[in-house]
Amino acid sequence: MLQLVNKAQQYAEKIAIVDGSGSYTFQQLLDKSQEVAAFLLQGQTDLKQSRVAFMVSPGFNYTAVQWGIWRAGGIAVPLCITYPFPSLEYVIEDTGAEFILTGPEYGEVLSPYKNHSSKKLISLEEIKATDSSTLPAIKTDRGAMILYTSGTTSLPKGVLTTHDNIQNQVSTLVKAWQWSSEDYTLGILPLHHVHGIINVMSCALWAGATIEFLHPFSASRVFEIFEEGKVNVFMAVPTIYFKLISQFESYPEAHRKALTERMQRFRLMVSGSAALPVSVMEKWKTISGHYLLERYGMTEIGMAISNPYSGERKAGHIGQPLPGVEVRLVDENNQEVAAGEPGEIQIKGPSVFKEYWGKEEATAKAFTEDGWFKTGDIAQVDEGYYRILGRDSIDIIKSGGYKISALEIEEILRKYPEIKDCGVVGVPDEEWGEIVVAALVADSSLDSSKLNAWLRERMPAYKTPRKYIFLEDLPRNAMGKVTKNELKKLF
Ligand code: MCA
Ligand code: AMP
Repeated sequence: MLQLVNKAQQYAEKIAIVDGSGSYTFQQLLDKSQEVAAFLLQGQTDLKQSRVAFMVSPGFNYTAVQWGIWRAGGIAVPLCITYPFPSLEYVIEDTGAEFILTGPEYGEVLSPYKNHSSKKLISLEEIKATDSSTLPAIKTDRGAMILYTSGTTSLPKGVLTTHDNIQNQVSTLVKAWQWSSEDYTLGILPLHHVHGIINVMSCALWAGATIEFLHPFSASRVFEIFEEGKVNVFMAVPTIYFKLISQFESYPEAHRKALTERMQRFRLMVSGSAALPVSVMEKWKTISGHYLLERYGMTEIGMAISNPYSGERKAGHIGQPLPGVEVRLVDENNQEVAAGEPGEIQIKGPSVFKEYWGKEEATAKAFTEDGWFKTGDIAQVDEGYYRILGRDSIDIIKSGGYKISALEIEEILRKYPEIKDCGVVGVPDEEWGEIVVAALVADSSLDSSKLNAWLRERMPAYKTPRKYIFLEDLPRNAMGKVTKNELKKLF
């Protein structure tokens, strides 16, 4: 993403980032990222795509570290800041990261990597200005970032994108949604996923706009920042819009009126990462004056389909293919379906990722022989607008905008001594889209609060089941396979 770094020079004296510690110009971002790069290089000329994992809170330091890794020739591996150690360890080991950079607040959780034989754990405080070394020239077809995504396998997969892929993802959105250096956006989304990293942070910085980070998310703080009058572009997942609506409704009328007037002046409000319920879209229109622009994307492809910036935005629909993105709908034999018929969304284009890190077979399986990426999402086209109908796998759950694998949770649950068998599914929920629930075949002595505490040491809160039922056996078909549709009905 070196084009992002080059572009920053045009806006040197402008404010790029605002966070809890202050405001920072693009020049400061260039200087700090140069320091990080020089520190990582330690006299070498190029990190040569070595993986650098980093656990840093959203803000100036996060961006400086990410750009520093890129400028030194490394592959950036952002770690989720709410992961417990086993989930972090999985990502660090799977990528074979050589460096682990950490904000001081995460030193403790990463402490098992202190004095490690082959990995260097570096606290941000150790990075000091060194004599600036010459930074390498980097070919844009090299790997830039690995983000983890859950899928139909029990272990998450690392999605490797190149600088070219990311540059395409960002430049397409900047153009389609008309980002400019006059814009000011609020960063509230986690920075280990495409939505927060690409659509919000990188698009803003590419255009010379300002991003203010708010961390952790708080609906009342979002509205306080809106009231300050600087934000004009806002992007979030449906769960966040749901939470903002309920916060808004708790305010007295005069406050609501003032907020509505403020939001009407925004240039753009976007929703994505999960289906936007029509009820949320309509309520948001009443309180903000905005028809949310809903779009569709995936970690492997960036954004692919979007409602128009200018023109009709259709509730319940994800819009039309973005420029440069080829989209087709196919049946089980990879044959295009007739107009208006449902089919799997398949994608081609320069934004599509390079490979699943270290998983050649999974990469090969994800593409058709003629190079189309198989999303697993089922859609149909109504009057030119795509509409998502569901997924081809019941084992993928979307909760709060996060993609969660039922198989991954089951595998961990089965390790709990009192659990003999289990089945995890997602059930519809107004606020979260879906919530994770689990059916357990277990000893009667099982205490679910103890189980929850045990799980929290092994997975982040957003993956933990919210409800349990206890069964003698799981519903199965004649072949003995668990019938998840039947299981869902039991909730
Ligand atoms: C947290 N809680 C939940 C869930 N998550 N309950 C049910 N289901 C969940 N999924 C509970 C917690 O256990 C806690 O309860 C309480 O909610 C508050 O938890 P906390 O973590 O503080 O939640 P939050 O900060 O309010 O988080 C909600 C959130 C967050 C801000 C909506 O989930 C979020 O940032 N989602 C965005 C994810 C995202 O960026 N996805 C993009 C993926 P208790 O205290 O009782 O334990 S990229 C992508 O999908 C593609 C490319 C795309 O198209 O964008
Ligand atoms: P992730 O793997 O976390 O990048 O999540 C990508 C998945 O999120 C897609 O495959 C879709 O299932 C889902 N998704 C993203 N945007 C939308 C949307 N606007 N409507 C419905 N589902 C969406």
